Amino acid sequence: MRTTWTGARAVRMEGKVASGPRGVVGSRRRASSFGRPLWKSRSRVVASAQAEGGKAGPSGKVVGVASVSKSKSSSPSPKGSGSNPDKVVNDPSFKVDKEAARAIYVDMLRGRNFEDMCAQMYYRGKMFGFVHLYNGQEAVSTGVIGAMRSDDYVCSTYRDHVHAVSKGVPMGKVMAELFGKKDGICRGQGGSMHMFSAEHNFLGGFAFIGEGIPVGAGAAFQARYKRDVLGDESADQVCASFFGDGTCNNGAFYETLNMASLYKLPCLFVVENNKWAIGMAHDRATAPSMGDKEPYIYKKGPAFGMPGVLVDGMDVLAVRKVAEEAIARARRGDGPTLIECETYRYRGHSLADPDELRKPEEKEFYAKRDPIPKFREYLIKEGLATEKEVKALEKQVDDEVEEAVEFADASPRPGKEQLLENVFADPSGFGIAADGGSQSPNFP
Ligand SMILES: Cc1ncc(C[n+]2csc(CCOP(=O)(O)OP(=O)(O)O)c2C)c(N)n1
Ligand SMILES: [Mg+2]
Repeated sequence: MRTTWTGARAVRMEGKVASGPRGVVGSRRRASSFGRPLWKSRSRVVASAQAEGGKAGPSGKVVGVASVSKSKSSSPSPKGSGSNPDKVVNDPSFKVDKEAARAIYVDMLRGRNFEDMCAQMYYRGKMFGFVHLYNGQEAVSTGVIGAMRSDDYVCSTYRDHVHAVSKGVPMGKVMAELFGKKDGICRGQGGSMHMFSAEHNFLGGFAFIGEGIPVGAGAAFQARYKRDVLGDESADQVCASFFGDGTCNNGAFYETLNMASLYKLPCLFVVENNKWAIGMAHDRATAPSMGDKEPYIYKKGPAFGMPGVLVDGMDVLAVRKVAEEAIARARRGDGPTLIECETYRYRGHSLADPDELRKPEEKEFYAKRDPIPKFREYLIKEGLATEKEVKALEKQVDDEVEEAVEFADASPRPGKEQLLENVFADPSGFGIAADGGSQSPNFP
């Protein structure tokens, strides 16, 4: 099979140059409170967030659930890059064990290398339609999804390949979906923006911005309903919905924050603030809160009665820590958290975007904060892996990505009979044969 991909590894080197920065290269049953005043008063919510290390703002509103760094960034940062003192950065006392640390590195590397390979395959004509890559944002997906259980739910956006991979969807199935092949995770019928896997509780993949936010709340609602109303103690799953800064100016965001807070749904609203919505800069499109010069999204959480946290989204451990706290909060029935991750995408909006609007200095600033080499260094410095072990992990991921392409390439194209699947309950009623052909004598 490998011969099919002769040169894929070699060509990937082109990707390295073209891709910009690249890393190395228990449930508790609660009384039902649906549609009723919540069992905790607002002041108790503030108190509980404070007990978790958060802090209340001047008006008593919660602005963070995790420890907050007071140190300002020493490096000059582009406008909106967040030297906000509320920002959670990595707390050196937060540690993960060896196994978790290696899993974090592997997951981020899978994300980066998978996307680099996608770019290559796209330009080789192996996939079609819009393809949005996640390079640069890996610490967000890995930091949040790595802290979740496999039976928790995730809702993504059109930039969804890496979320799917972090959630456990095999890379071969994601690549095959991108190739439009039968063994794709949606049998080749979804494509780049519509990854979905019921088996992995991965609920999409949405082309319209903001679609995943209410869908995520729905998944959280059903878990809560099963536990609190139907008495299923095992239904303590949480749901993380990921979405961008631009999406936060969409009505679905506000409507869902309201409902999720009202029903104390076990949701994590994870904003991937990469500063841009296609070619629209975040600070040109979003109104700042009173008293602020820059628009911060996390400050919208307290307006809906939930904690809002701003975290360095280029620091996987900082994200992981915040995610762990928000997941614990959601799982024990204390409701949603809004997490704003400051991050950056290293490629254009999509592979069709020439990416001419963003300034080189801005790109440079975030290139220096690449989460992958930073975490590699941390692994070695902290004695979590040796250089040799890290190289072995890198080789393992390289091989996995290679195999994903081989798998996708070997998979057949969907048959004609698949065309009408999930479209009509009974195609024959529409004069359509089971194989997708026509039953009409007028259209043989
Ligand atoms: C409802 C809707 N309106 C407009 C669009 C067009 N659109 C596609 S991506 C995008 C920008 C989204 O930016 P952001 O939320 O910051 O996500 P990012 O691409 O930066 O990850 C827009 C407006 C869309 N897909 N759906
Ligand atoms: Mg954005």
